[in-house]
Amino acid sequence: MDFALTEEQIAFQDSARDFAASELAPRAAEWDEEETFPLDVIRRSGEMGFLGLYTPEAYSGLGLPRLDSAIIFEELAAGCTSTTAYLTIHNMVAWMIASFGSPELAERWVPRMVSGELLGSYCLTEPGAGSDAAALKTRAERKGNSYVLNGSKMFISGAGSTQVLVVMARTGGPGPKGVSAFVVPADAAGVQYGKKEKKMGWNNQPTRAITFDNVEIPAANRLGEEGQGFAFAMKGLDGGRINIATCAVGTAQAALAAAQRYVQERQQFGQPLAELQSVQFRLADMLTELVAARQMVRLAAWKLDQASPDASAYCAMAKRLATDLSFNVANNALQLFGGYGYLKDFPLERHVRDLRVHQILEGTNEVMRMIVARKLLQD
Ligand code: FAD
Ligand code: 2MC
Repeated sequence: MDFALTEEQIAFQDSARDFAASELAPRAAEWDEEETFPLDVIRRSGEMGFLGLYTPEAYSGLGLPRLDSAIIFEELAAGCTSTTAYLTIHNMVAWMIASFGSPELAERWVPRMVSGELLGSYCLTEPGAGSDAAALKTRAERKGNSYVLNGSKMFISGAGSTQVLVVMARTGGPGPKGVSAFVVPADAAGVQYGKKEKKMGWNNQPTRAITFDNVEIPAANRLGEEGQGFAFAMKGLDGGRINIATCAVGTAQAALAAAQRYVQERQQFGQPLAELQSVQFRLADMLTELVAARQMVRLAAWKLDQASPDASAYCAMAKRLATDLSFNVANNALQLFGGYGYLKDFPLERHVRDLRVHQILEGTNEVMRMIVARKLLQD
C-alpha cells in the first residue's frame, strides 16, 4: 500500500492549486457578496480539463480516476468552495450522459459540456421528494417518438444559467423502478424557472426550482432503458458525494491555513495566541481531523475506482465524515480569529456558511448513515 501521490497526481494538484490561487481565491469574496456566477472563469476551467475530469476521453474528457479528480477538486475548493462545488455537479452530469446515454446522445452533448460551451444541472429533488428521492412525481409520458414531461423540481444548482438538464422522471409505477432519466435542453418550450433562492452560502451559484409544463423531448434523450433512471441517479451521486466531501476538505484546509498564520501574528496577554497551549491543542485537533477526512475521501474514491461492491457505502461514509469534520475545522478556525472571524473582511465566515450545506445536499448526513447502516446490516 502506497499513500504517496504519483508524479502525475502532484502535477494535477499543482495546476489546480495555481488555478485556484490566480482565478478563484482573489474573487471568491466578491462573487459571494454580489452573487455572481462566474461563467467566464468556469469556462476557462474547461481549458484546464476541469469540466470533464472523469468524463471518458472518447467524449473529450480527461478520463481520470475519481481519486485524481478528488485531489484536483480539493485544491480548487480551497480557492472558491461554491464555484468548485458547481464544477463537481457539472462533472457529474457530463459523466452520467457519457456513461448511460446512447453514443449519439453523448456525442451530441458531452464534448460541448467538457469545453464549457454548455453547462449542466442535475434534477432529482422535488418539493415533496427530497431524502425520499424515489417518491418523485414528475412524469414523463411516452408519445410516439417523444416524451412529454410534467412536474416540478426544487433546489436545482445552476438552474437558469445552464443549458443541459439531466432530469429524473417517472415513466412507470411508484418507487425507484418507475424512474427514468432524461437529457432535457434547458430552453425547451415549457421549462420554467423559479426565483433565484436567497441562501446562507453557495451564493455565487444560482439555485432555482424548475417546472416542466408539457415539455416535449425526443425519446432518444432517455438515458438507458425505462426504469434504470433511479440507479443512474444514485451512481452519479456516489461520485458526487466524494466530490462534495473533497470540496469540504479543501475549504477546511484553507480555513486551517488562515488560522495557522493568524494565531502566530495576533498578540493577546503579551504573547502570540500560538503560545497558548489551548490554542495549540485546538490546532492539533483541527489538523488531525482534516487529515482523517482527506484520507477517508481518498479511500472512498479509490473504492469507486476499483468498482468495489462496498464503494457506495464508502462514498456515504466519506461524505458524512468529511463534511462534518470539515465544517468543525472551519468553525474552529473562525473561533481562533475571535470577532474578526465574524467579519466579512476575512474569509472564515464565508467558509463556514459555504460548508454548512455540504452536510445537507447530495443526500443529508442522516441519509448517509442510512446507506452505511443498510450495508453494514446486510453483510
Ligand atoms: P428532507 O428530506 O425533508 O429532510 C429534512 C430532515 O429530515 C433532514 O435533516 C433529513 O436528514 C431528515 N430525514 C429525512 N428522512 C430521514 C430518515 N429516513 N431518517 C432520518 N432522518 C431523515 N437537489 C438536486 O436534485 N439537484 C441539485 O442541484 C441540488 N442542489 C441543491 C443546492 C442547495 C443549495 C440545496 C440546499 C439543496 C440542493 N438540492 C439539490 C437538494 C438537496 O439534495 C436536498 O435538499 C436534500 O437531499 C434533502 O432533501 P430535503 O431538503 O427535501 O429535506
Ligand atoms: N448505485 C447503484 N444503484 C443503486 C444505488 C447506488 N449507489 N443506490 C441504490 N441503488 C438501486 C438499488 O440497488 C435499488 O435497485 P434494486 O432494487 O434493483 O436493487 C434501487 O436503486 C432502489 O434503492 P433503494 O432500495 O436503496 O431505494 P430507497 O428508496 O430505499 O432509498 C436512498 C434510497 C434513500 C439512498 C435515496 O433515495 C437517496 O440517496 N436519497 C437522498 C437523495 C439525494 O441524495 N439527493 C441529492 C440530490 S442532488 C444534490 O443535492 C446536488 C447538489 C446536485
